[in-house]
Amino acid sequence: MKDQSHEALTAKDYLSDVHPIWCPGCGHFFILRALAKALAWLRIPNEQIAVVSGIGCSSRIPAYLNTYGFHGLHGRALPLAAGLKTSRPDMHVIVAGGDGDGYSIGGNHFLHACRRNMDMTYIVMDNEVYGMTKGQPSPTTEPDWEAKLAPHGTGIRTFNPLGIALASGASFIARGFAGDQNGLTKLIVDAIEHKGFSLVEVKSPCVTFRPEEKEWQKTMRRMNIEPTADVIEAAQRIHGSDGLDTGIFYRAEHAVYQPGTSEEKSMADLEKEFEV
Ligand SMILES: Cc1ncc(C[n+]2csc(CCOP(=O)(O)OP(=O)(O)O)c2C)c(N)n1
Ligand code: SF4
Repeated sequence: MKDQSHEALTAKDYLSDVHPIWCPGCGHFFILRALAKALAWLRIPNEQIAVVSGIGCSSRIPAYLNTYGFHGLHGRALPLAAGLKTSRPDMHVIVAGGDGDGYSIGGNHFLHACRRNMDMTYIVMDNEVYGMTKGQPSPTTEPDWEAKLAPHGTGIRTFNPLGIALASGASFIARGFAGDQNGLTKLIVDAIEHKGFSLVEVKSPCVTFRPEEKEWQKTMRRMNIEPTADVIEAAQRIHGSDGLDTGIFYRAEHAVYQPGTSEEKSMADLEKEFEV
């Protein structure tokens, strides 16, 4: 719900003075802009937002936002965010990073974040490659993608983030496209408004190591269907999709996990607890 108690804000109010060093044309620019627009639309005060990331080109995003930010370790954005949300349940926690960060080294955390269903939004900036380390295949890279660092392709089937999120218990599952500003902004707004763990998997072309992804501008399309809360229907939608549909595949109310914040303890009290 839009907060009317604050003055109208624009996307610019959420962007920092740090100039992104992404390659010109990188899809990540458009995700940054859509996120800033979504925050402006929701009028969330800047100091009530924390953006947590791992490592990768995508994971630089906290530096470009005028919010609290935590640029963490590779693959560890979700547990960091869970810790933050545990101690500061009043904050809007947004996690962002790449497909390598989230689905490869961070894959186990991804499963349990979906299952735990803490109230946070996870934006995966998926370019189907490790951009920062110069073009290795990631879990979402197709098996026959041939490149200097992947001669003859990997031959390994791709990871299906939406299907895995559904099977792991995520309560909001969407796919967006960096090149669809209005559609993506709306998805991020819906995800932030959702109570529970919301996944927005965003296709984001890496123009340097996967220039062929520029074609997504022509091939990605919006689904014109209402979100379902039926797991079987969502599974059919996810597995029936060729990966080019955008929209909300699943939205349901699941119990939200929010551990109570324990009272502060002194170092001496803690030491006593561990005495043998
Ligand atoms: C523990 C650890 N392992 C490996 C790396 C090297 N590394 C840095 S970023 C990265 C992958 C980045 O790919 P992705 O998360 O998809 O983001 P992108 O750069 O494509 O946006 C890797 C393997 C690291 N920094 N730390
Ligand atoms: S290497 Fe790819 S992901 Fe990284 S900034 Fe350049 S275009 Fe973007």
